[in-house]
Amino acid sequence: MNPESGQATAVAHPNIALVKYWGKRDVERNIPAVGSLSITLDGLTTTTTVRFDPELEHDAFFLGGRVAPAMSGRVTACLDRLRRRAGISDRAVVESDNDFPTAAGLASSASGFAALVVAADAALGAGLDRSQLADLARQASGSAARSLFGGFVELELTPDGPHPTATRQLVEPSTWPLGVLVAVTDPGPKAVGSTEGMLATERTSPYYPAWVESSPADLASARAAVDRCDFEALADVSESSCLKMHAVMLSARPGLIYWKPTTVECIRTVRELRSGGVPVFFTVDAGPQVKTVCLPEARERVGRELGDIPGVTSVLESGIGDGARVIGGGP
Ligand code: 2P0
Repeated sequence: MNPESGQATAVAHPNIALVKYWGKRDVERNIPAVGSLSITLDGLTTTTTVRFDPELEHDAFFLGGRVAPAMSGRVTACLDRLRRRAGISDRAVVESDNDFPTAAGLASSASGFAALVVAADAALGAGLDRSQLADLARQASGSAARSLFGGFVELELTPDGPHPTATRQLVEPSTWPLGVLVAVTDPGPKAVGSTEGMLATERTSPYYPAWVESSPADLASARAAVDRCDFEALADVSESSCLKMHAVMLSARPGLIYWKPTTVECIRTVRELRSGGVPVFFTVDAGPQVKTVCLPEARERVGRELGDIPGVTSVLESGIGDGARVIGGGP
């Protein structure tokens, strides 16, 4: 336990997968069916304070200043895994704030669980290393492991390793400072959560095995593109992985449709821009927002074009950022 206070604060940023994770090899242990490759953002932030208190009977979880019962089970399960490792049983108060819409396909669970494990580890003085923290975050939410690291990040399946997955930074944020513009088309929470959507897809889509089989080749292409800072190659594999994931979602029964008409309009605009020579590509997660990635010189133009599309309620700007880190309290 942190000798002074048992308290620490951490920040983490959402990440955007360019090669997507969709589906689970093991639901109980939350092991993804496929690896994934992402960029960590710097423009959107989750800030989480964890305070362990021997007087408490239960954990208490507040999101944006309010009790958040829908997430508290997953928060307690995550803290329980950390408490077991640290050999303590104290309960905790967890206060978390997002400076962006929650549960709307902007990866708030990724930044949320990454900030939680880093803050809780520091509050306890448990001293877990990055890969142990990433593994804890992954058990809470698959995409959260990637937010432990900054820049370009890969989560790899490692069935023969000490953990079933290994997450690592491929390239530092400053090595390839791409711009990210997120066209928000609907800030409300999504109708079908990712976990539920993945399980339905696995159970019912006839295309699911092809999705899983084709993922390693996409990962290899994306890794090579990142290694060479080859924008065109990264654009090609990222859009393909995104559309393939949505194709497999659409082919579930009932089909999962996360897009709004404005989502499609944004995709069409990005494609037109790129075919006109503007270096930008799109990706869409389990929600209707469109994330675009561009070379720095295209940032202003892309922001303007997205902002002009009817139905786009705001355009969030970001660069590529750092991994989760402690900002107060803790050792
Ligand atoms: C991703 N998504 O790779 C993919 C693309 C959404 C679409 O990871 O069940 O919230 O908690 O492990 O991490 C969202 O899934 O799912 C996600 P769980 P998570 O970013």
